[in-house]
Amino acid sequence: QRIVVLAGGIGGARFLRGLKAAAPDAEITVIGNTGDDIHLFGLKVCPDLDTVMYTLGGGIHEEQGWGRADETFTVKEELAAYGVGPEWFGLGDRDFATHIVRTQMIGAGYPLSAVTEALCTRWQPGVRLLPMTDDRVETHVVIETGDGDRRAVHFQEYWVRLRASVPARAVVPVGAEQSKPAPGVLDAIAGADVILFPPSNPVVSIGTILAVPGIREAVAGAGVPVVGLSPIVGNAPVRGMADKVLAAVGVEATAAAVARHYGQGLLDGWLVDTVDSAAVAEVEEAGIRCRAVPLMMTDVGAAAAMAREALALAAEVQ
Ligand code: GDP
Ligand code: FO1
Ligand code: CA
Repeated sequence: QRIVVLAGGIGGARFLRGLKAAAPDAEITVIGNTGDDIHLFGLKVCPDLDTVMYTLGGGIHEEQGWGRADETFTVKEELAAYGVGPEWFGLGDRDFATHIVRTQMIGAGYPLSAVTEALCTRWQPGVRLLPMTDDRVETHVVIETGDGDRRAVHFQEYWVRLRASVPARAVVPVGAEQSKPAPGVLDAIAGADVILFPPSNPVVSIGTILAVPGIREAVAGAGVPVVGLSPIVGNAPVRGMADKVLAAVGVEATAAAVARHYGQGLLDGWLVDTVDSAAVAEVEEAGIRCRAVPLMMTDVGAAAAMAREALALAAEVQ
């Protein structure tokens, strides 16, 4: 079975760990979000690709959900001693090595897709990890400043520095319109038996991937079941700022509203948490098959059970 998964960081990575356990013989291709990518200290940092790679490869900081286990911050401290920032972004020493290798290879002319494959030679994530594009796409968030003015900041500045505490008015995947899917992305979608949307952020993770011209069309036109899992449980994100960025694009933070936002043209099936079972009827009225099952990824077993439910729903809508 060939499974394609559109993934952000933590929500995508933890689901993928469950999917691998639930479908050990499946050939899994992950299309990763690169809109969170940021250039710092001359280095290219790809938070979502790295979160997937480290989580599936056994190098993740488990509690934090991003970055490396057993991390130290000597380089960051030394940079700060030179007055070189930003200090608000926590790059660890082990993580720095990844960004150095990546930036070096990009400087030598390799596209991000080839670099990601090379990094995965070490981590052996057990999936084929593709960036959504080799082109530069950067998610910016239009925030409202105190005096009522608006300005755009990088998504990482909005989330990590400002902790999403200022009103977000718009989300812009800068560069997306001119970008092309990375090599292998459209072929993987066209060759898939099932396409899954893990409980990743619908705006700044999956929304950004779908904003690469050709990807949304390929998913909608693949002619195979497309099943998603809600990242919203009990009218709130399990973690992160999905409620804030959903508001910025005019979508309510409910499991049903997210399904309607993707739409019947894209989604065939949708899983909501059991606490949201009242949403099932509303989603089905929108023409999307829906089930309520436990959606909290408390451990790999729970994530695997979610993956089995998603594959079962896919078989049903086939
Ligand atoms: P990010 O790039 O690290 O923000 O990760 P993703 O975009 O892949 O996923 C973020 C989303 O995962 C958030 O909106 C969370 O609500 C959701 N999420 C995290 N843990 C869980 C969980 O255990 N269950 C569900 N249903 N959603 C989760
Ligand atoms: N998230 C934070 O909240 N604070 C950080 O200092 C931070 C550093 C960081 C470094 C590397 C990396 O791959 C991820 C990092 N993250 C950090 C997580 C990440 O920026 C965001 O959680 C995601 O991009 C949200 O989608
Ligand atoms: Ca992300």
